[in-house]
Amino acid sequence: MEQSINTSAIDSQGQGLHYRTCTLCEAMCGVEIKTENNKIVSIKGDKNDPFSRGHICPKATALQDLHEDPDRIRRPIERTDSGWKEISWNEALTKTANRLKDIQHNYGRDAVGAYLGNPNVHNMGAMLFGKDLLHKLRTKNKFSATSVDQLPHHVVSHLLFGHQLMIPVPDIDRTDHFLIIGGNPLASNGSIMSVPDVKNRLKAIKKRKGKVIVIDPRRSETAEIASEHHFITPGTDALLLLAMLNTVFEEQLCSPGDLKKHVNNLYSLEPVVAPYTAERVAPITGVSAEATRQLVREFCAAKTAICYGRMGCSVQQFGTLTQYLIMAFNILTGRLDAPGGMMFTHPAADILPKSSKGHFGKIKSRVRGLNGFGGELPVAALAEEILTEGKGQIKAMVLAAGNPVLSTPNGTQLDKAFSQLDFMVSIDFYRNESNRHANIILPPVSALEREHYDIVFHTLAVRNTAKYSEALFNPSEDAMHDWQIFLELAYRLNGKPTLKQTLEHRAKMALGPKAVLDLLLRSGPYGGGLNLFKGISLSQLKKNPHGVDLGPLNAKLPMGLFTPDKKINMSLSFFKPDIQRLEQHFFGQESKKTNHNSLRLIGRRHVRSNNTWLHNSRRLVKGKSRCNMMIHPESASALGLENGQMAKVSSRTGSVTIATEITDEIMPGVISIPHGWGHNREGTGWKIAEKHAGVSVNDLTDELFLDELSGNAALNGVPVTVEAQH
Ligand SMILES: Nc1nc2c(c(=O)[nH]1)N[C@H]1C(S)=C(S)[C@@H](COP(=O)(O)OP(=O)(O)OC[C@H]3O[C@@H](n4cnc5c(=O)[nH]c(N)nc54)[C@H](O)[C@@H]3O)O[C@H]1N2
Ligand SMILES: Nc1nc2c(c(=O)[nH]1)N[C@H]1C(S)=C(S)[C@@H](COP(=O)(O)OP(=O)(O)OC[C@H]3O[C@@H](n4cnc5c(=O)[nH]c(N)nc54)[C@H](O)[C@@H]3O)O[C@H]1N2
Ligand code: SF4
Ligand SMILES: [Mo]
Repeated sequence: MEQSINTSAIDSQGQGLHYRTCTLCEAMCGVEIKTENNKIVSIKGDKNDPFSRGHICPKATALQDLHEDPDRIRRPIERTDSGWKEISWNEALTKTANRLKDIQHNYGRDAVGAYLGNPNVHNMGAMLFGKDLLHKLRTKNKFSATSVDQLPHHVVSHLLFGHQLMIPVPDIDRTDHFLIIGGNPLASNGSIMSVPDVKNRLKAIKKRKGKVIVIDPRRSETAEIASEHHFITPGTDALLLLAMLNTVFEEQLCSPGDLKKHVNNLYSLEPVVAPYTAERVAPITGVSAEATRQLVREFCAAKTAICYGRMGCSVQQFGTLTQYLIMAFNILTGRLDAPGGMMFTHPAADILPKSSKGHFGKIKSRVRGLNGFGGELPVAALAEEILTEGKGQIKAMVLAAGNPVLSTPNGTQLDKAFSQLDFMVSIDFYRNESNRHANIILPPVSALEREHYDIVFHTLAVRNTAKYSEALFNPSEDAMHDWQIFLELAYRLNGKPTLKQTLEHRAKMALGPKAVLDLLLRSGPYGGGLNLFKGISLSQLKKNPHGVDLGPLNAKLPMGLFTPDKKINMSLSFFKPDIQRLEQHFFGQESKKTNHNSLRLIGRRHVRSNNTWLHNSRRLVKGKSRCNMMIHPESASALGLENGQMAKVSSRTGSVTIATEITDEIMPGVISIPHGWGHNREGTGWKIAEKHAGVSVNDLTDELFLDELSGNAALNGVPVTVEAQH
């Protein structure tokens, strides 16, 4: 399919060389896309991008595959008795708005639920205007991928620093000591740490005589290049951290430095961690007492150091507590807000002052009474909110850029729930395992047809930079951006709009995200404010298509804090009950009930995949299937399992049959299965992915297995049993 190039996007000297930021993961790599005759001929790393310095990963080529994919939906479609039919935008938008209005009129506002998936966060327009639709729906049933991911980080930042988005990131380029707990940046390219070229950045730490230490139940790709790796029993990180803090106090290694001035109740944890000696917790964590103490001594002896925890320790039973203890450890050892430690960013477009600081427990889910955070409910409660009758039951769903059937716990149950809805609309350019249940699908333009600025990930990046990318291709006349779809739906939900609503709508449609971005840049820390000719602005970024370097991270405390007294609040009262829950879980009656035949299931990522939606790229899925179960030789032999043999893995929620990979990469008693696969459900529009279906690990994860403190799903450490298949 031929498409016209946006000539303002092309380098005038370089004929058809276009520079942009890859939007597939958090790393924000600069890419150089070469075009000839309106077609992409190559995608390479942009050497002049000051942040990524030419690095890309194999996924960058998927930008082309996604754009050209014949399976990508390009016009609105409606499900009819005789299959999917294309309809006009006007009809699709009006029908959708009318159905949603009717359902809210008949059953109340909460009868419409919404789920926003991860790609929204990589999409400037969706980030800036998605809330318009959510506000208009005024439903409490809002869900997103946050509660299968980084929710613990938001809760901790909200309590300690006064803002859910004020999350410190590792100052990787200046550190001497990087302790990574439950993150595998070599596969993921970093998370809550936008860090292109992470492999070389980690190697550089070792080159300057520093250390990289990985704590992970699997000797991951990152562990392979680290100075040291320790296996840990899944779900026990909070115990390890309690013991590390205990060592800090016991061995008098507290050294908060200047932070002393900025923290309330700095030493309040001391009596609480007293029972958790390294010796007491070692049999449970699997990290020896000596190794635990050594971790702390080396961390404290290093000139600069970072303790960073991600997916593996956030998305598990004690995820929020673990993130809190990681923060406390960084604070008590003086590593927060210090060069080479955990630092806050100064992004050019600073969304923090304008966005919600977060609130906890203001809303509760109807069926299970789970606490909401920041206006959202835990997605683990979504299926039951659809399936359980009564006032406030969800009857219709708005799904935007997500695939919760494959990405949230007990996908089988959610799949069933979706099939029973009265109505579903999906904003997505693929027919996936979730929106195959939709009545109407509204497809936005592809990533290469839209302009881009990373509103979120500059806020979480290891260096302050700013970069704006033009659209490479002009969208066709009848294409819509995500933000336009959001605004149009919101407007049509008004019923009979007032003059004010109409004028506001027209202004937003005309100005779009670019105008909002320009305002954010001009009013940001590097902007010229009212002086239109000074500082960073949209027009200035347009002149620098490779991006602008704004320097290393710098100190932000105390004035950058959002707490009223400009102090970090240690919030012990919030976390103390969870330490009691942990005590009971590991040392109380409950711990004796553990089924000793069960293994613990954890996840993993691969550099050629991205959540549920890159499996339709032939280049990325070719080769041997990566959706298999890793298991240690000892565990395999106890089960009579051979390498390559099919195994049935079962949990409370279901079972899958999957090929075995026996490897000592993983610790005994643990199995690892990647998520995002399971493209074998009927009615999706992914022809290539179907041939590389794999199984969905989230048919095994459990919507009742939660980090109870935050409601985040516990997708790691799930108890399962394994049986050899003959
Ligand atoms: N077991 C297990 N489960 C997990 C995880 C795990 O580690 N283990 N990880 C969790 C994490 S961290 C996350 S973030 C979630 C992700 O979970 P989700 O956000 O639910 O899933 P994705 O695969 O990111 O969603 C991709 C969908 O968005 C669409 N899409 C892509 N770009 C755009 C766009 O620009 N606009 C629109 N409208 N649609 C677009 C794609 O076509 C695809 O259908 O999965 C979680 N699930
Ligand atoms: N290639 C690729 N890149 C991605 C994605 C992708 O799907 N593919 N997804 C993107 C998204 S949405 C996110 S959120 C990020 C996530 O990025 P990361 O946080 O780096 O996530 P993972 O690569 O899943 O690494 C998690 C590690 O935790 C380990 N682990 C599991 N359970 C435990 C535990 O109980 N304790 C400890 N200490 N470790 C444990 C696992 O073995 C694994 O090595 O990646 C992003 N980047
Ligand atoms: S690491 Fe790969 S997917 Fe992530 S931004 Fe860079 S090129 Fe894109
Ligand atoms: Mo994520």
